[in-house]
Amino acid sequence: MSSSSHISCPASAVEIRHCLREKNENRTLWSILHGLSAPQKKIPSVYFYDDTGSKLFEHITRLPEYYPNRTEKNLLKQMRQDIVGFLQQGDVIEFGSGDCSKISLLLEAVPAPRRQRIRYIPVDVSGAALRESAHAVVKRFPGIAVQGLVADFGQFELLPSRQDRLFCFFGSTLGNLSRDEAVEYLSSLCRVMRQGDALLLGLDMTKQKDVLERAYNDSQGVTAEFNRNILRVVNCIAGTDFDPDRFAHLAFYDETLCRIEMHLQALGDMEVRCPHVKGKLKLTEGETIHTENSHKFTPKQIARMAADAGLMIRRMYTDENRWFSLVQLTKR
Ligand code: SAH
Ligand code: AVI
Repeated sequence: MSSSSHISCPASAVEIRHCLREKNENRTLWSILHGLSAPQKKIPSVYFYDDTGSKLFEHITRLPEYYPNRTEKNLLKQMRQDIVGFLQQGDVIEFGSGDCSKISLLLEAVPAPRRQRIRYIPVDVSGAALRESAHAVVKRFPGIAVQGLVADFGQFELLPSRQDRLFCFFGSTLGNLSRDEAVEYLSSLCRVMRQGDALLLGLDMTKQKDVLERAYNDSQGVTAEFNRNILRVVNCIAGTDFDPDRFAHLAFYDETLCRIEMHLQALGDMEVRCPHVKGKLKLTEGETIHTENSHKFTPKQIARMAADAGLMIRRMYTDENRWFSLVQLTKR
Protein backbone atom coordinates (compact mmCIF):
# COMPACT_ATOMS: atom_id res chain seq x y z
CA MET A 1 0.00 0.00 0.00
CA SER A 2 1.33 3.45 -0.66
CA SER A 3 2.41 5.89 1.80
CA SER A 4 1.57 9.37 2.91
CA SER A 5 -2.00 8.65 4.01
CA HIS A 6 -1.03 6.08 6.62
CA ILE A 7 2.45 7.12 7.74
CA SER A 8 2.56 10.31 9.74
CA CYS A 9 5.59 12.56 9.34
CA PRO A 10 6.14 16.26 8.66
CA ALA A 11 4.90 16.96 5.14
CA SER A 12 8.01 18.98 4.34
CA ALA A 13 10.44 16.18 5.22
CA VAL A 14 9.60 14.10 2.15
CA GLU A 15 9.48 15.43 -1.35
CA ILE A 16 8.98 13.16 -4.35
CA ARG A 17 9.54 14.38 -7.90
CA HIS A 18 8.33 12.45 -10.92
CA CYS A 19 11.02 12.89 -13.52
CA LEU A 20 10.73 10.03 -15.97
CA ARG A 21 11.69 11.66 -19.24
CA GLU A 22 9.16 13.28 -21.54
CA LYS A 23 8.41 11.13 -24.57
CA ASN A 24 9.10 8.25 -22.22
CA GLU A 25 5.90 6.48 -23.26
CA ASN A 26 7.06 6.25 -26.85
CA ARG A 27 10.53 5.12 -25.86
CA THR A 28 9.07 2.52 -23.50
CA LEU A 29 6.77 1.09 -26.14
CA TRP A 30 9.55 1.15 -28.73
CA SER A 31 11.99 -0.68 -26.47
CA ILE A 32 9.42 -3.42 -25.79
CA LEU A 33 8.39 -3.87 -29.44
CA HIS A 34 12.00 -3.79 -30.60
CA GLY A 35 12.91 -6.55 -28.12
CA LEU A 36 9.94 -8.72 -29.02
CA SER A 37 10.71 -8.57 -32.72
CA ALA A 38 14.40 -9.59 -32.38
CA PRO A 39 15.42 -13.15 -33.38
CA GLN A 40 16.06 -13.88 -29.67
CA LYS A 41 12.99 -12.20 -28.17
CA LYS A 42 13.76 -10.08 -25.11
CA ILE A 43 12.17 -7.67 -22.65
CA PRO A 44 14.30 -5.05 -20.82
CA SER A 45 14.52 -6.01 -17.15
CA VAL A 46 13.54 -2.54 -15.94
CA TYR A 47 9.92 -3.64 -16.67
CA PHE A 48 9.98 -6.12 -13.79
CA TYR A 49 9.36 -3.31 -11.36
CA ASP A 50 5.71 -2.32 -11.35
CA ASP A 51 4.06 -2.34 -7.88
CA THR A 52 3.61 -6.12 -7.93
CA GLY A 53 7.13 -6.72 -9.27
CA SER A 54 8.68 -4.52 -6.56
CA LYS A 55 6.78 -6.47 -3.88
CA LEU A 56 7.84 -9.78 -5.43
CA PHE A 57 11.46 -8.61 -5.46
CA GLU A 58 11.21 -7.74 -1.76
CA HIS A 59 9.89 -11.26 -1.18
CA ILE A 60 12.86 -12.68 -3.11
CA THR A 61 15.28 -10.82 -0.81
CA ARG A 62 13.84 -12.74 2.17
CA LEU A 63 14.19 -16.20 0.57
CA PRO A 64 16.79 -18.53 2.08
CA GLU A 65 18.28 -19.28 -1.37
CA TYR A 66 18.75 -15.60 -2.31
CA TYR A 67 22.09 -15.05 -0.53
CA PRO A 68 23.01 -11.64 -2.13
CA ASN A 69 20.68 -9.58 0.01
CA ARG A 70 21.65 -10.93 3.44
CA THR A 71 25.35 -11.15 2.50
CA GLU A 72 25.44 -7.50 1.43
CA LYS A 73 23.51 -6.42 4.53
CA ASN A 74 25.92 -8.27 6.83
CA LEU A 75 28.84 -6.64 5.03
CA LEU A 76 27.24 -3.21 5.40
CA LYS A 77 26.84 -3.77 9.14
CA GLN A 78 30.52 -4.72 9.40
CA MET A 79 31.97 -1.81 7.46
CA ARG A 80 29.49 0.98 8.10
CA GLN A 81 31.64 2.73 10.72
CA ASP A 82 34.32 3.28 8.05
CA ILE A 83 31.78 4.81 5.69
CA VAL A 84 29.80 6.95 8.09
CA GLY A 85 33.02 8.65 9.22
CA PHE A 86 32.93 10.17 5.76
CA LEU A 87 29.28 11.19 6.13
CA GLN A 88 29.55 14.48 8.01
CA GLN A 89 26.85 16.25 6.06
CA GLY A 90 25.74 16.55 2.46
CA ASP A 91 23.83 14.36 0.08
CA VAL A 92 23.45 10.62 0.01
CA ILE A 93 22.17 9.57 -3.41
CA GLU A 94 20.99 6.01 -3.91
CA PHE A 95 20.32 4.51 -7.35
CA GLY A 96 17.65 1.77 -7.58
CA SER A 97 16.85 2.34 -3.90
CA GLY A 98 14.00 -0.23 -3.66
CA ASP A 99 12.85 -0.63 -0.05
CA CYS A 100 15.71 1.60 1.28
CA SER A 101 16.63 -1.07 3.84
CA LYS A 102 20.33 -0.97 2.93
CA ILE A 103 20.72 2.79 3.28
CA SER A 104 18.88 2.49 6.60
CA LEU A 105 21.71 0.29 7.88
CA LEU A 106 24.16 3.11 7.12
CA LEU A 107 21.94 5.84 8.54
CA GLU A 108 21.48 3.87 11.77
CA ALA A 109 25.22 4.24 12.39
CA VAL A 110 25.24 8.05 11.99
CA PRO A 111 24.80 9.95 15.28
CA ALA A 112 21.34 11.61 15.34
CA PRO A 113 22.54 15.26 15.36
CA ARG A 114 24.73 14.59 12.32
CA ARG A 115 21.90 12.79 10.53
CA GLN A 116 19.88 16.01 10.58
CA ARG A 117 22.41 17.56 8.22
CA ILE A 118 22.07 14.77 5.67
CA ARG A 119 19.80 14.90 2.66
CA TYR A 120 18.87 11.49 1.26
CA ILE A 121 17.98 11.24 -2.42
CA PRO A 122 16.61 7.83 -3.47
CA VAL A 123 16.27 7.34 -7.24
CA ASP A 124 14.00 4.58 -8.54
CA VAL A 125 11.64 3.94 -11.47
CA SER A 126 9.12 2.30 -9.18
CA GLY A 127 7.01 5.23 -7.91
CA ALA A 128 4.96 3.34 -5.34
CA ALA A 129 7.99 1.59 -3.82
CA LEU A 130 9.86 4.90 -3.69
CA ARG A 131 7.04 6.78 -1.96
CA GLU A 132 6.49 4.08 0.61
CA SER A 133 10.16 3.64 1.45
CA ALA A 134 10.91 7.40 1.49
CA HIS A 135 8.20 7.90 4.13
CA ALA A 136 9.47 4.93 6.11
CA VAL A 137 12.99 6.45 6.18
CA VAL A 138 11.70 9.77 7.55
CA LYS A 139 9.59 8.00 10.11
CA ARG A 140 12.54 5.97 11.29
CA PHE A 141 15.08 8.83 11.18
CA PRO A 142 13.19 12.01 12.16
CA GLY A 143 14.86 15.19 10.98
CA ILE A 144 16.40 13.78 7.86
CA ALA A 145 15.35 15.39 4.58
CA VAL A 146 14.32 12.96 1.83
CA GLN A 147 13.99 14.11 -1.77
CA GLY A 148 13.03 11.11 -3.88
CA LEU A 149 13.32 11.04 -7.64
CA VAL A 150 11.05 8.76 -9.65
CA ALA A 151 13.52 8.53 -12.51
CA ASP A 152 15.86 6.33 -14.44
CA PHE A 153 19.12 5.92 -12.57
CA GLY A 154 20.93 7.28 -15.63
CA GLN A 155 19.24 10.70 -15.37
CA PHE A 156 22.31 12.27 -13.74
CA GLU A 157 21.25 15.76 -14.81
CA LEU A 158 18.59 15.68 -12.06
CA LEU A 159 21.09 15.27 -9.25
CA PRO A 160 21.99 18.15 -6.92
CA SER A 161 25.50 19.41 -7.44
CA ARG A 162 26.62 19.89 -3.86
CA GLN A 163 30.01 18.65 -2.74
CA ASP A 164 30.91 15.58 -0.71
CA ARG A 165 28.16 13.44 -2.09
CA LEU A 166 27.97 9.74 -1.32
CA PHE A 167 26.50 7.77 -4.23
CA CYS A 168 25.23 4.29 -3.39
CA PHE A 169 24.32 1.52 -5.82
CA PHE A 170 23.51 -1.62 -3.87
CA GLY A 171 22.11 -5.04 -4.67
CA SER A 172 24.35 -5.72 -7.70
CA THR A 173 21.78 -3.94 -9.87
CA LEU A 174 24.74 -2.75 -11.98
CA GLY A 175 25.13 -6.44 -12.89
CA ASN A 176 21.79 -6.32 -14.70
CA LEU A 177 23.49 -4.18 -17.36
CA SER A 178 25.78 -5.65 -20.01
CA ARG A 179 29.54 -5.28 -19.37
CA ASP A 180 29.75 -2.40 -21.87
CA GLU A 181 26.66 -0.67 -20.48
CA ALA A 182 28.06 -0.98 -16.95
CA VAL A 183 31.34 0.73 -17.94
CA GLU A 184 29.40 3.38 -19.86
CA TYR A 185 27.15 3.96 -16.85
CA LEU A 186 30.07 4.26 -14.42
CA SER A 187 31.94 6.55 -16.85
CA SER A 188 28.94 8.89 -17.02
CA LEU A 189 28.66 8.84 -13.24
CA CYS A 190 32.39 9.54 -12.97
CA ARG A 191 31.93 12.62 -15.17
CA VAL A 192 29.39 14.11 -12.73
CA MET A 193 31.46 13.15 -9.66
CA ARG A 194 33.80 15.67 -8.08
CA GLN A 195 36.81 15.35 -5.83
CA GLY A 196 35.35 14.60 -2.39
CA ASP A 197 32.47 12.50 -3.76
CA ALA A 198 32.46 8.72 -3.35
CA LEU A 199 30.56 5.76 -4.74
CA LEU A 200 29.66 2.70 -2.70
CA LEU A 201 28.90 -0.12 -5.13
CA GLY A 202 27.54 -3.55 -4.17
CA LEU A 203 28.48 -6.37 -6.57
CA ASP A 204 27.72 -10.08 -6.59
CA MET A 205 30.77 -12.27 -7.15
CA THR A 206 31.32 -15.42 -9.26
CA LYS A 207 30.89 -18.61 -7.24
CA GLN A 208 29.80 -22.25 -7.51
CA LYS A 209 27.18 -22.76 -10.19
CA ASP A 210 24.78 -24.64 -7.88
CA VAL A 211 24.70 -21.81 -5.32
CA LEU A 212 23.97 -19.31 -8.09
CA GLU A 213 21.32 -21.40 -9.79
CA ARG A 214 19.52 -22.11 -6.51
CA ALA A 215 19.30 -18.35 -5.84
CA TYR A 216 17.35 -17.87 -9.08
CA ASN A 217 15.27 -21.07 -8.87
CA ASP A 218 13.87 -20.87 -5.35
CA SER A 219 11.77 -23.69 -4.00
CA GLN A 220 8.72 -21.49 -3.34
CA GLY A 221 8.56 -20.28 -6.95
CA VAL A 222 8.72 -16.58 -6.05
CA THR A 223 11.41 -15.84 -8.65
CA ALA A 224 9.31 -17.67 -11.25
CA GLU A 225 6.35 -15.45 -10.36
CA PHE A 226 8.57 -12.33 -10.50
CA ASN A 227 9.73 -13.43 -13.96
CA ARG A 228 6.21 -14.12 -15.28
CA ASN A 229 4.92 -10.81 -13.90
CA ILE A 230 6.95 -8.95 -16.54
CA LEU A 231 4.43 -10.21 -19.12
CA ARG A 232 1.58 -8.53 -17.20
CA VAL A 233 3.55 -5.28 -17.25
CA VAL A 234 4.13 -5.65 -21.00
CA ASN A 235 0.41 -6.38 -21.54
CA CYS A 236 -0.43 -3.09 -19.77
CA ILE A 237 2.09 -1.02 -21.70
CA ALA A 238 1.87 -2.57 -25.15
CA GLY A 239 -1.70 -3.93 -25.22
CA THR A 240 -0.47 -7.49 -25.82
CA ASP A 241 -2.34 -10.50 -24.44
CA PHE A 242 0.46 -12.74 -23.16
CA ASP A 243 -0.83 -15.45 -20.83
CA PRO A 244 1.91 -15.72 -18.15
CA ASP A 245 0.70 -19.20 -17.17
CA ARG A 246 1.71 -20.50 -20.59
CA PHE A 247 5.38 -19.80 -19.86
CA ALA A 248 7.92 -21.69 -17.78
CA HIS A 249 10.56 -19.90 -15.71
CA LEU A 250 14.13 -20.65 -16.81
CA ALA A 251 17.23 -19.45 -14.96
CA PHE A 252 20.72 -20.82 -15.57
CA TYR A 253 24.32 -19.78 -15.07
CA ASP A 254 26.50 -19.23 -18.13
CA GLU A 255 30.04 -19.82 -16.89
CA THR A 256 31.66 -18.24 -19.94
CA LEU A 257 29.75 -14.99 -19.68
CA CYS A 258 29.70 -15.12 -15.84
CA ARG A 259 26.01 -14.41 -15.69
CA ILE A 260 22.67 -15.80 -14.70
CA GLU A 261 20.23 -15.57 -17.58
CA MET A 262 16.50 -15.56 -16.94
CA HIS A 263 14.09 -16.50 -19.70
CA LEU A 264 10.40 -17.29 -20.11
CA GLN A 265 9.88 -20.41 -22.19
CA ALA A 266 6.71 -20.91 -24.25
CA LEU A 267 4.88 -24.08 -23.17
CA GLY A 268 3.25 -24.41 -26.60
CA ASP A 269 2.97 -22.70 -29.98
CA MET A 270 1.12 -19.44 -29.54
CA GLU A 271 0.03 -16.24 -31.23
CA VAL A 272 -0.01 -13.06 -29.18
CA ARG A 273 -1.96 -9.92 -30.00
CA CYS A 274 0.31 -6.96 -30.52
CA PRO A 275 -1.67 -3.84 -31.55
CA HIS A 276 1.36 -1.88 -32.66
CA VAL A 277 2.74 -4.37 -35.17
CA LYS A 278 1.23 -5.92 -38.26
CA GLY A 279 -0.18 -9.39 -37.62
CA LYS A 280 0.29 -11.42 -34.47
CA LEU A 281 3.46 -12.15 -32.55
CA LYS A 282 4.27 -15.83 -33.01
CA LEU A 283 6.07 -18.07 -30.54
CA THR A 284 6.85 -21.73 -31.06
CA GLU A 285 6.88 -24.30 -28.26
CA GLY A 286 10.19 -24.14 -26.38
CA GLU A 287 11.11 -20.67 -27.69
CA THR A 288 12.25 -18.25 -25.02
CA ILE A 289 11.94 -14.58 -24.19
CA HIS A 290 15.13 -13.35 -22.49
CA THR A 291 14.14 -11.21 -19.50
CA GLU A 292 17.27 -10.64 -17.41
CA ASN A 293 21.04 -10.93 -17.20
CA SER A 294 22.60 -10.86 -13.78
CA HIS A 295 26.37 -10.60 -14.13
CA LYS A 296 28.68 -11.91 -11.45
CA PHE A 297 32.14 -10.42 -10.97
CA THR A 298 35.72 -11.40 -10.14
CA PRO A 299 38.02 -8.94 -8.30
CA LYS A 300 39.98 -8.60 -11.56
CA GLN A 301 36.87 -7.68 -13.55
CA ILE A 302 35.90 -5.10 -10.93
CA ALA A 303 39.37 -3.52 -11.08
CA ARG A 304 39.20 -3.42 -14.88
CA MET A 305 35.70 -1.94 -14.94
CA ALA A 306 36.65 0.76 -12.42
CA ALA A 307 39.80 1.69 -14.37
CA ASP A 308 37.91 1.79 -17.69
CA ALA A 309 35.35 4.13 -16.13
CA GLY A 310 37.98 6.50 -14.70
CA LEU A 311 37.34 5.46 -11.10
CA MET A 312 39.77 4.44 -8.39
CA ILE A 313 39.09 1.69 -5.86
CA ARG A 314 39.65 3.04 -2.34
CA ARG A 315 38.48 0.03 -0.35
CA MET A 316 36.93 -3.28 -1.16
CA TYR A 317 35.07 -5.25 1.48
CA THR A 318 34.03 -8.85 1.03
CA ASP A 319 32.54 -11.60 3.20
CA GLU A 320 34.44 -14.70 4.31
CA ASN A 321 33.09 -16.78 1.40
CA ARG A 322 33.90 -13.96 -1.08
CA TRP A 323 30.32 -14.14 -2.32
CA PHE A 324 29.57 -10.42 -2.42
CA SER A 325 31.66 -7.23 -2.44
CA LEU A 326 31.13 -3.63 -1.42
CA VAL A 327 33.50 -1.38 -3.31
CA GLN A 328 34.26 2.21 -2.34
CA LEU A 329 35.30 4.24 -5.37
CA THR A 330 36.37 7.80 -6.07
CA LYS A 331 37.20 9.79 -9.15
CA ARG A 332 40.79 9.26 -10.28
N1 SAH B 1 18.81 -1.58 -4.06
C1 SAH B 1 17.75 -2.45 -3.59
C2 SAH B 1 16.79 -2.85 -4.70
C3 SAH B 1 17.41 -3.70 -5.82
S1 SAH B 1 16.16 -4.22 -6.98
C4 SAH B 1 18.37 -3.66 -2.94
O1 SAH B 1 19.57 -3.83 -3.05
O2 SAH B 1 17.62 -4.44 -2.33
C5 SAH B 1 16.46 -3.11 -8.30
C6 SAH B 1 15.83 -1.76 -8.03
O3 SAH B 1 16.23 -0.88 -9.08
C7 SAH B 1 14.30 -1.80 -8.03
O4 SAH B 1 13.80 -1.04 -6.97
C8 SAH B 1 13.91 -1.19 -9.40
O5 SAH B 1 12.68 -0.51 -9.37
C9 SAH B 1 15.08 -0.25 -9.66
N2 SAH B 1 15.41 -0.06 -11.06
C10 SAH B 1 15.60 -1.02 -12.00
N3 SAH B 1 15.98 -0.45 -13.16
C11 SAH B 1 16.02 0.90 -12.94
C12 SAH B 1 16.36 2.03 -13.75
N4 SAH B 1 16.71 1.90 -15.04
N5 SAH B 1 16.31 3.26 -13.19
C13 SAH B 1 15.95 3.41 -11.87
N6 SAH B 1 15.61 2.39 -11.06
C14 SAH B 1 15.66 1.15 -11.59
C1 AVI C 1 17.98 -6.39 -8.84
N1 AVI C 1 18.82 -7.46 -9.34
C2 AVI C 1 20.23 -7.22 -8.99
C3 AVI C 1 18.36 -8.81 -8.99
C4 AVI C 1 19.38 -9.86 -9.47
O1 AVI C 1 19.74 -10.72 -8.66
O2 AVI C 1 19.82 -9.78 -10.62
C5 AVI C 1 17.00 -9.09 -9.60
C6 AVI C 1 16.59 -10.52 -9.47
N2 AVI C 1 16.26 -11.31 -10.46
C7 AVI C 1 15.94 -12.50 -10.01
N3 AVI C 1 16.09 -12.49 -8.69
C8 AVI C 1 16.47 -11.26 -8.33
